[in-house]
Amino acid sequence: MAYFNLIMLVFLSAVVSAMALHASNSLHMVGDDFGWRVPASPGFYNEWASKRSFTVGDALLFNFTTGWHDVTEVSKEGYDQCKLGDSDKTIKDGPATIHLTNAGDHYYMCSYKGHCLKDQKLAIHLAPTVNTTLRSL
Ligand SMILES: [Cu+2]
Repeated sequence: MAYFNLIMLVFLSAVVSAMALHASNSLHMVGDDFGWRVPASPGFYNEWASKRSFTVGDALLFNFTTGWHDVTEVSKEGYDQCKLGDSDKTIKDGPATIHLTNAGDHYYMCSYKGHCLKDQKLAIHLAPTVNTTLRSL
């Protein structure tokens, strides 16, 4: 029985290693070719996000013209109310790459007047990496 367990352990390690090797970090171009601007239809960015999966180590690329838009990571409340918090840091230079490091929910919005209210905002769920998942088992 111990021998069987050992075989399973070796097998499992091999599977996990293979998964880790394949879990290459992705750069997600927010909104694809449309970029980061006021969408023509509400819910555009969340629809975009719903078709993708985001993992720690990935990055978001917000493609916008400096002076026309910006991007800020905000709290859930900030996202819901389209309001920046006092300590929120706005990235004013586009295109902007944001590296995703903490698993959980993340919220982004444009701080130009009225843009967030017209749904230039994005919510994503960031999954932990395979290795992080195993460590927590
Ligand atoms: Cu904007």
